[in-house]
Amino acid sequence: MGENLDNSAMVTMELEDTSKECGPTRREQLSSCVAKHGRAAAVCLGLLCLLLLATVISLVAPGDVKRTENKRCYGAQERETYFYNLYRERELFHSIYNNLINERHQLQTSLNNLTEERNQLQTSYNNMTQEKNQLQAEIERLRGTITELTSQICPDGWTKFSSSCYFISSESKNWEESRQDCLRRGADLMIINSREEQSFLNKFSDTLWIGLSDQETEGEWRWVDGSGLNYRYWAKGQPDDYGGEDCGEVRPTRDGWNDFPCSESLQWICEKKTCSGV
Ligand SMILES: [Ca+2]
Ligand SMILES: [Ca+2]
Ligand SMILES: [Ca+2]
Repeated sequence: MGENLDNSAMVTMELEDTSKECGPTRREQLSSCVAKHGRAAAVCLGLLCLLLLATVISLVAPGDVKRTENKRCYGAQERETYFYNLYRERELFHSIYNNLINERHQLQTSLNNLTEERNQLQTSYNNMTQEKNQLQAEIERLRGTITELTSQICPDGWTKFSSSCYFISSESKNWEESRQDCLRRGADLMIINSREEQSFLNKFSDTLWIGLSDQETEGEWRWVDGSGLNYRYWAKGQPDDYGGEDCGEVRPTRDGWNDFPCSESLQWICEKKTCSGV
């Protein structure tokens, strides 16, 4: 019993001490006490958080350093790769450059060879041009000679005498139609200019129209070129204009020329000069 009294006394004393320490009322004393212990708890909680943060930092920090180091290493590798690629590209460009230089030398050599060949071809061309001109001049000269020689040759079917060619028709026509045929052949009815030409005509055994007529003026005989009769070889008693005869003929049965009706159909003889005989 005495011991319980002691304990009660001690509690009372503590309450008294507490009342002394916390203030005048019991509720205020409790609130003050709670506030004091809450601050202490908050301080402890803060310290605990700081300790936790430090722990976390200590755990986290090595990873960051490692990543930084990895990042740094990774950047160095990139630079190394970058410079290595630059080196490779430089080597590649250098190789391409050397190839281009070699090709340029080869092209220059080819150009020089081609230029030399071109000069040789130009020289050959000039020589051949000169030869061609000489040959062309020779051809022109020979062509003139051929033309001259050809002009002295009578066409097929024609007979040459002196400087003329003569053609005797195989068909018969009147005098005017006969003359037109001669004109189409580049000739005209024969004009007898000399005894020699008459002798040549006497070799033919046909009755033929010749280029003699007095159609414009009766009795005024002219050759087809308009010239008069410098050489005459009329048959005996001719021309007699018998029944109106205005065109000249020759026939084997009569020695000399005869006037005959122009409308009669006879063969005819054309004459054309060779060029050398003009
Ligand atoms: Ca003649
Ligand atoms: Ca007549
Ligand atoms: Ca007659």
